[in-house]
Amino acid sequence: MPPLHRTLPALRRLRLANASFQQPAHLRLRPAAPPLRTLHSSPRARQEEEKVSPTTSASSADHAPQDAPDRPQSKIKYTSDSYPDLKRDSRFKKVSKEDVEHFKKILGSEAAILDGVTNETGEEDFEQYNSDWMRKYRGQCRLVLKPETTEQVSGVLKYCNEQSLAVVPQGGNSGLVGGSVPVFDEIVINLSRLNKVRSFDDVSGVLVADAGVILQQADEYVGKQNHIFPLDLGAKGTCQIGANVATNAGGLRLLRYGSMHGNILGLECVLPDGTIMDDLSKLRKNNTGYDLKQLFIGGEGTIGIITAISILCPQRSSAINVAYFGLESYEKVMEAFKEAKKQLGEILSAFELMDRQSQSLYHQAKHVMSEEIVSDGVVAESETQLQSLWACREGISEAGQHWGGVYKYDLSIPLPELYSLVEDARKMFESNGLMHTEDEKFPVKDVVGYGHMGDSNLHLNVATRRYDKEVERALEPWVYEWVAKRQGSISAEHGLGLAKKAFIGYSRSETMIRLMGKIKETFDPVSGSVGFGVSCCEGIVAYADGLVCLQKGIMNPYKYI
Ligand code: FAD
Ligand code: 2HG
Ligand code: ZN
Repeated sequence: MPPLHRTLPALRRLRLANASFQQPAHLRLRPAAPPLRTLHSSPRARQEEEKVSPTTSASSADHAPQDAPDRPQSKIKYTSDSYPDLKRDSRFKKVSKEDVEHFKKILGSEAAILDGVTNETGEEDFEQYNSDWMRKYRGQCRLVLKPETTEQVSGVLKYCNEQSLAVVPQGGNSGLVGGSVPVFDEIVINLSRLNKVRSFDDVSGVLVADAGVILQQADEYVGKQNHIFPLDLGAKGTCQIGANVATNAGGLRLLRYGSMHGNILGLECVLPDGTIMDDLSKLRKNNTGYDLKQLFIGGEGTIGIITAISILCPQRSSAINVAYFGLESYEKVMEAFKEAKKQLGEILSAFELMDRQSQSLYHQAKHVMSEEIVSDGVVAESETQLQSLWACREGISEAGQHWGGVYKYDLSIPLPELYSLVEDARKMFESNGLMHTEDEKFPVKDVVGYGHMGDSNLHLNVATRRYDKEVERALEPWVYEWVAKRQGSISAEHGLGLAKKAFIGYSRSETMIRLMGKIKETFDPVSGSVGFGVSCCEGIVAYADGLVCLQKGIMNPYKYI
């Protein structure tokens, strides 16, 4: 019997197990050697017995970047060297001793400043703030500020705006598009010390918390009160909820719980001139005018800094089931998805795809999973097994960069064609002679496809032995053209950052880009072309009352649009 036929009874049994909240569906499929695998979950019944809080994923998995054991880490190149066309904007002032003294007064604590301007703090101390998770982008910042309150964020931004000091808001620095690290010497404003839960109402499920709370901690906090944070992703141990909003992160629960645009009820943000925009509403419904908070969701720190969020957390399911099926083709996976929706309806909380190559990469990099789980289709029968299945999915992202570098593409593609991109990319690298799985002379090791199939979101990862311009030129704009031809999006969830700034036109029309430019100008203007001022020359606006206001564009420059 082909594997797909075996999935159907499994799905029915998952549905029954959930309906009665009894024992989990118990099913073990015969081993196959499938090229494609899917993972989906629904409430399972063993949770009580296992004494864990049900979660979509492996909550204890640590996906912080690790050095490949068999390969010395090479120094990350400065972004300005990798992309010599990028030039430092001369409008921005360099940080001076006086600036640092002023920041010390605002922040009032030694722990809140990492200062390489007025003292000898070494470059290595700045590495974690200057370098990104993929080891692809590296800035040259010499000042990191860690405010502890919204008022401190406000004081810092007001001063930076007045002094033309460019800034980069930074959360857990797990972003995958080069948005969270400086390009040149921008000041890093790191939100890690702004990390208190402000309130939680277990009747409405509304959580109000500071932006710097770590995602996993937020989930555990509401979990203790039988609720679930509506977002879950592999970087949960490091990423911050404010940054999750700033990137409009998607993750592993979106299929069931929806996106940040729906779940965020309110935001507190600091605008570039220091104004605090308090829209920390707890209301589900509020139709009084434009919904401005939506601009900060996915704004990637280009129009202000999110300092607190108000978010709707649903009731936590009392049980979770995770099933893992080996299927022989992408067509079969689509059939399985249809069947999963039919059988499980709204309780289906994730439907994830991993191809054979992505799992092989994971196993080569990690040497962790037993072959039994790799080759079986299985419904998790214990918490340990559940965690292993999710770790296998969540670990692919990190495995991709184990050999030295990885080109990551995060795409929305209509489901029928979603996997063809992986096949076409593989063909492209086979014909241009850049790929070999074993031979180290070839820059590309493998091309893998995985992702949130339930959301039509493919992750195409090209694992390389080094970052290589020839590989980059082969992929870009080829991938973006491929996606645009199918009316997809070049960023389903990771955002634009520096990586995709130049390619936004593949997914947005000229009109939309122009309007986005106007939004940026409204909040963080570079020229005085909007508002009540009259533009004199670039960066200077004369106001009707005679004041001249220097216009700066200090928020996360060189990125986004
Ligand atoms: P950072 O990387 O520090 O910052 C991200 C961006 O937000 C930057 O542009 C930064 O300037 C801006 N920013 C940060 N904080 C603020 C703030 N308070 N106000 C305004 N702007 C701010 N992403 C997904 O969408 N889905 C996934 O499934 C997913 N899985 C991942 C798995 C792994 C292993 C890794 C490494 C990353 C994954 N990501 C995923 C990407 C990343 O984790 C998300 O983009 C996450 O939301 C970034 O959070 P962070 O705290 O690390 O933010
Ligand atoms: C995931 O779904 C993340 O695992 C990361 O969005 C994807 O690394 C990637 O390309
Ligand atoms: Zn993802």
